[in-house]
Amino acid sequence: MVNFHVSPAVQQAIDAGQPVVALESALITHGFAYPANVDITRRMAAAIDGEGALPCVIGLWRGAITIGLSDAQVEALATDTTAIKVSVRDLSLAGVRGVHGGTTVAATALLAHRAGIRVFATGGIGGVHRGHPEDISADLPVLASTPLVVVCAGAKSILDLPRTLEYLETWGVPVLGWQTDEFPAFYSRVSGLKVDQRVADAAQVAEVFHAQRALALPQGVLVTVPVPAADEIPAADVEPLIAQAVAEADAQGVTGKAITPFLLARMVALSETRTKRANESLLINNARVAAQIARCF
Ligand code: PSU
Ligand code: MN
Repeated sequence: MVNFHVSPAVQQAIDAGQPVVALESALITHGFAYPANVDITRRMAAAIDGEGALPCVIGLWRGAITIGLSDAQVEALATDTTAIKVSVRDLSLAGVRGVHGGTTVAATALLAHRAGIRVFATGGIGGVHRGHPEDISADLPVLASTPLVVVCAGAKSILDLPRTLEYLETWGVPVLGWQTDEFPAFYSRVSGLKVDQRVADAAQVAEVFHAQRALALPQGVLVTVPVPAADEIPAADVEPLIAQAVAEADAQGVTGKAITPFLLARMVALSETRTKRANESLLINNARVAAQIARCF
């Protein structure tokens, strides 16, 4: 028995065709520490609200899939150190475990689509891991099989970015650049890699999404938005930290679902406040862009 709960406010907005933007909760349980995790979620929600859309945090509450976690539930997840990281594989196990869980991009996108939400804002997507091409985040196959718009700042170069883009190409996911030709690398606005199509505004994203639906394609659309220039960290500054974090993960034999949270935590520890500022800035910016796109539907 799967418990799938949609909050009344979210259900009403979906039924009325009002703009809704999904937010993930792995960011809350495994991305940021308390209280920064609650703070950033509130600020993303406020940015979405400010654009006239309804924010909808998705996660697991005592094993129940919850579309539209309340502020109190977000706070509880944010302080629960036993909350699990929930990707697609974990969804069917969660009810049995009955625990709180933070959903990854993969699980959030899947659940948002099931609930009838078409736009989802996050920071960085998972991908193919550096030095471990066999380790591919479930975020990628979900993007290839779930028709919704995912707004992100590209992917951190803790990942193998060329292989990540190759995967998306093979599986037919269009990668759009928000007012840019470059695939952004999370902290940095540039990566040396190109997107498939530059878009000028939300209307062009909606046009691509509608064309995909008209063609009955199974994929979603990945919209990549560069971090705001004022908060960008040049690749040359982050690269040594990433190299060190990846080397530490290899040396300690960190694998499976633990590796991404390990690398994220090491990046924060190694870089102090600069990466946190960039991370927060791009998340709020992505939330705003996602709300503009949702309003176009
Ligand atoms: N990358 C980031 N920040 C994150 C994540 C990835 O820069 O918070 C999180 C997201 O929830 C993403 C997940 O969906 O990690 C990917 O984990 P894995 O590589 O185990 O699929
Ligand atoms: Mn993995």
